Amino acid sequence: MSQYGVGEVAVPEGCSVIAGRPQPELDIAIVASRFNAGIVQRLLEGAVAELESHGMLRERITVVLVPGAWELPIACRRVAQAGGHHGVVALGCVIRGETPHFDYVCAEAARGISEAARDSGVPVTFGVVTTNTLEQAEARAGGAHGNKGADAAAAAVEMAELMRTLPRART
Ligand code: INI
Repeated sequence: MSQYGVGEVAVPEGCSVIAGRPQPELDIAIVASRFNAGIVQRLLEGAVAELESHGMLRERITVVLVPGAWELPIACRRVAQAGGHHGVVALGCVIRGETPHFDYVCAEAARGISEAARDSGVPVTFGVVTTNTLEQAEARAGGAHGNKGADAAAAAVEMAELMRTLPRART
């Protein structure tokens, strides 16, 4: 396993901690793009398996399909704002080609996905693999570098649990 990834951080003694508590009844949406479908299929399977490992039933998991990573933000935003889900997982795969197209698609996907979370207040996690080659994408879709779909699903669960615990903004 890579040294880069989520680990444990010890909170120094005496500090207060706000942590999410396991929530048995979470509803999570996965918005997945069909471009580079072979990779996204593995990200999706990794994400669903991760959610199931947290005790989630498939009936509480909704999958929304969009054409490409460019379209992830608008769908994530709509799903998040609709209010029926505690977290949204965005899955996609952008592989660098010969033109600057890659940079536009990546930048817009990243910016739009973060905005969907910020504007809705619902966690929207980033399971979009952005690589220079297909081999690098395969390594991150259940290969040597883990499964970024599973990682994004784990982050969505953790954030959904945390958001239920964090104090609400004063209005
Ligand atoms: N979409 C992707 O998800 N990954 C890519 O690698 C990609 N490339 O390379 O072109 C891609 N393009 C399609 C884009 O996301 C939109 O679907 C399309 O431009 C229509 O709006």
